[in-house]
Amino acid sequence: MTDPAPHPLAGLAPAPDARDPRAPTLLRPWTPGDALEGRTAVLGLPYDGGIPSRPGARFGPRAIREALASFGTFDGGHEVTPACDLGDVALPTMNGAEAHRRIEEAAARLFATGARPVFLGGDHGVTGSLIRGLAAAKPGLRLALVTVDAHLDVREYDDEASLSSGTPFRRALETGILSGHRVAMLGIRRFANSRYYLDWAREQGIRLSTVEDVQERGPAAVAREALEAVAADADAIYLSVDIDAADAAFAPGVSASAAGGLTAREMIDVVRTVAAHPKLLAADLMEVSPPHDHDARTARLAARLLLEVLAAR
Ligand SMILES: [Mn+2]
Repeated sequence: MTDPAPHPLAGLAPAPDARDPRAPTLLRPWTPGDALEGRTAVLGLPYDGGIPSRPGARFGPRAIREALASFGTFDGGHEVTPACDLGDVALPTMNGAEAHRRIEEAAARLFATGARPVFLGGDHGVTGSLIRGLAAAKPGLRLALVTVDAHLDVREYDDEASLSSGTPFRRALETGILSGHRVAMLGIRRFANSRYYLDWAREQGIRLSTVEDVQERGPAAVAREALEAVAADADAIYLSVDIDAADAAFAPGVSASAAGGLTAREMIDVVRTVAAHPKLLAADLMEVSPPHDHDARTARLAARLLLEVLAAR
């Protein structure tokens, strides 16, 4: 036996520094035998069929995973525990009803394993179907919902084919597991929501915190107050983050980019505070749209928020 020939470029390939592991190593592909009970499981939802203004968010999950390469695995106090990456759900772009059906089934199966999922999107509209899947897996659950979003996303819709990025929380509120008094929305923006829908949200008992509230009282304080209000009467919390809650300066790569939103720092503090709550069951990070994200800063902000969720566990 002769020794195998060395790689022709041995010594010239990029060599990762084992003393500084990169965050992509925190997403470990699922392998047979992996039990998910109690574990964080990441699932991508590459769909944007319900975003009326400009498509592109179907590439969000891939961009968030890639953006993890900009970060390390140490949060300053602890090494982050790796999560199981289940990859993406296969979703048809041209058949919204079927995409939502598949997403609901994926969520139901995942929640039934006892996993604690983090979903990456994609069209925010699918959050309604994710929560429907949760309700199918755990029908007796009393769920609290915290959203970080410029918009209420409680638009009326006609049928499954008319679900959009504006409808997720209307649909979530139709499940038996959620009720308006266990919903808090943070980062609500002026001139981004109509009087009709603001009145409707308040009538449901939804607690609304504006960008100005976050600015005046501070992101961690506003998030803590919201948690106190909605989580006491709940078994579990779902955190839904629309990256468009961030100002266009920090998140240009969204379908509805606009000035007047939260800073990246405020987004991080809000998400970190909610993620640290012991009842947090699931989270999603939605609406990253890479074709509009010229220097990947939106994907990097979403990746940082993903790391904050992982670090809190
Ligand atoms: Mn939204």
